[in-house]
Amino acid sequence: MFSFFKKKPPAESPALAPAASPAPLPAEPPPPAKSVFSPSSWFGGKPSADEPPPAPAAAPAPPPIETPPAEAEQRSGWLGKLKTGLRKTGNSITAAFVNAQIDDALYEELEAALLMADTGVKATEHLLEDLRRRVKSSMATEASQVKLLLADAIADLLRPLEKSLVIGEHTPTVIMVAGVNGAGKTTSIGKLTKHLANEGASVLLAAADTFRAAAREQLLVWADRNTVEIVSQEGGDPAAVSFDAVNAGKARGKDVVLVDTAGRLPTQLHLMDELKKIKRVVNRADASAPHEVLLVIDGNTGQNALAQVKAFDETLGLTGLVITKLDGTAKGGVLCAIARERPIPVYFIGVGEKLEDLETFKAREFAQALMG
Ligand SMILES: Nc1nc2c(ncn2[C@@H]2O[C@H](COP(=O)(O)OP(=O)(O)O)[C@@H](O)[C@H]2O)c(=O)[nH]1
Ligand SMILES: [Mg+2]
Repeated sequence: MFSFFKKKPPAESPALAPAASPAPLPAEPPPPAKSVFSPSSWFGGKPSADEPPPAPAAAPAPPPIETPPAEAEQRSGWLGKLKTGLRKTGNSITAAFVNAQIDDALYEELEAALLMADTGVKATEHLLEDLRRRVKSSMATEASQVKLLLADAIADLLRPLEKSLVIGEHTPTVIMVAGVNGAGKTTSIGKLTKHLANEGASVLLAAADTFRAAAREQLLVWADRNTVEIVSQEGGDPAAVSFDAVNAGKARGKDVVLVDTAGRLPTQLHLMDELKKIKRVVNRADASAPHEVLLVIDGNTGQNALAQVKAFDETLGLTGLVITKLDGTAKGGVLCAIARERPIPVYFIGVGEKLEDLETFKAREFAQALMG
């Protein structure tokens, strides 16, 4: 179920881009290596669709290629990692079903297990009600059947969070990344940048976390120096850096501008005011930007993650989430709470510190991992 899309068709290269190809290409498929995201692509192109059809609708493109086995293996390896991560928390959702009857005691145990997994009161109530309905209509008689029904209920609850990040609708696509200190913003941006660059997208990074001197170096470590450029200014004004980066991204015809922001400020200035200012200034550089405002959340923050989502969403109007560190002691259930109370799409989840440890979010997989 990988989505793979064309980036913007070459014919649409805006006049702005100074380095546009000398002669416009005829309406024939562009060379796959450069212009088409690979089948494993995490990134949607336009037009966006919830469950993208395998064949691109509008522009001519090479036929979809089957996902190579290696890709599938990699993905299942990642899934195992997530399962192990979630299991470390002594996840007792599965334990509730062992030698169990379908009775009130089972539902009570499930309630406790879901709450323990950070699912929160509202989502837990919703899931149990939904589960009772499913058990009734399926006339299940075994606890093992109930387990499958709960996995279905969780997958259905999480499904609205599944969405592809769309690249190519704007040049550049400006993505602002926010989150509290240590959430994994810079790491996630690095991973994302590398993958975008691998797929032929040109990326410009705005090191708008000017507070941390190491931020620029941290970004550079991840970035491929040949395909990625960075706009930074040690100790400078984050909004000014962002403004410059978006303008540079436009002038240089970049596909993506990623704005890395601070989670803590050296001054008394309120973080939210600072972020609002960055957003405003980015919008001044490009009236349609930012096209995405992502919040990065440490998966270990439990119910506080929901509070963060609400607070940042109210200030910035979030378009997507990245949940990191699901390989550690995170309990995962907080995604259910988010789905129930503030359903903002989860574009990516982080399951480790390595480059490949960032993946797209799939509700069904996650539900299975959560159930152990
Ligand atoms: N285990 C694990 N560690 C992560 C993950 N993402 C980020 N980190 C680590 O979290 C720490 C803070 O990350 P950083 O990107 O600097 O956070 P920032 O302050 O939000 O930019 C670093 O040590 C990262 O290596 C993840 O998915 N899993
Ligand atoms: Mg950072």
